[in-house]
Amino acid sequence: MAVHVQDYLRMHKMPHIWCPGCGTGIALGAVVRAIHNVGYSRDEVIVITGIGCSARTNAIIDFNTFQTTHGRALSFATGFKLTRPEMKVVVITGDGDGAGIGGNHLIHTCRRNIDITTILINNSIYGMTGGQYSPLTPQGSYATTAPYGTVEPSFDICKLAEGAGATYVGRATAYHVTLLEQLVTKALKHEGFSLVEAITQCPIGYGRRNKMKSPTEMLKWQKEHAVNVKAAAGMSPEQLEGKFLIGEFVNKTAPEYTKLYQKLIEDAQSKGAK
Ligand SMILES: Cc1ncc(C[n+]2csc(CCOP(=O)(O)OP(=O)(O)O)c2C)c(N)n1
Ligand code: SF4
Repeated sequence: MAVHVQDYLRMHKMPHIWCPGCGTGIALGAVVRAIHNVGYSRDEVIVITGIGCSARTNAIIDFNTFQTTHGRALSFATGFKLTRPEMKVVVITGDGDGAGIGGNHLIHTCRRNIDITTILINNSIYGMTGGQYSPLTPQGSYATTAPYGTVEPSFDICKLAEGAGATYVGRATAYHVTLLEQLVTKALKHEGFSLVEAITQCPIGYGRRNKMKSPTEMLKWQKEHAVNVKAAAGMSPEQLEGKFLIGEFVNKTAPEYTKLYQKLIEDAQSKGAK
């Protein structure tokens, strides 16, 4: 049965703060539909965020919610999950929040393989604070902090997560929203640390400085530059030049942190520890 996203939102908090054409709401819609697909009740889920436009999803999504400090959502989420392992912990973060100030926390949360589902909304920029470049801003892009273009290469956050030990990793875009919903659904069902990168459009902070003035142009860019990882397997490096991959990159099993921790406690207690 079709889901009414509004049923999972705090409609009394409307209007939301996002600019017209912002992609954050598209990503939020996919997350809500994915939670609905898995069938979690409101009480079983906690959504934890840091600070940023992406983090403001927290104000309107109607689950248990907890807005923390900038970049620290995964640290709070780790503590929460260890205390209430029976709950589904979802973190929604931004490219600045999750890969910049919170990058260190992301690496170690991947390494621990703790059962947290993270949706990293990558709009290529610090949206909330007016358009500073982030570690995921494409090299050569213009930003308030890079008026002549950024010289820094950007991270591939999915590869970073995979290298750090995440056991479920995927990427989709606001344009490929059906894929995004599918990946988040699988990530929620996965036991262990899962990361789904959602590439979204920020027409105000990124687009208008980078020759994509309208949200439509930005969605068209996503459509034209994304290649599904399955299709990419049959393509040459020349054909993939300037493109980025979407789809499921990692789906594997490994011991989960809260279970290992619980076993450690039980073993220690059986040996007399108090
Ligand atoms: C410790 C700390 N440093 C800086 C800030 C200011 N700040 C708030 S949001 C933000 C950037 C958010 O960027 P991103 O995570 O990409 O989210 P977006 O707004 O683009 O969704 C910054 C630097 C803060 N709130 N706290
Ligand atoms: S600044 Fe960008 S990310 Fe923030 S609400 Fe506006 S369009 Fe969305």
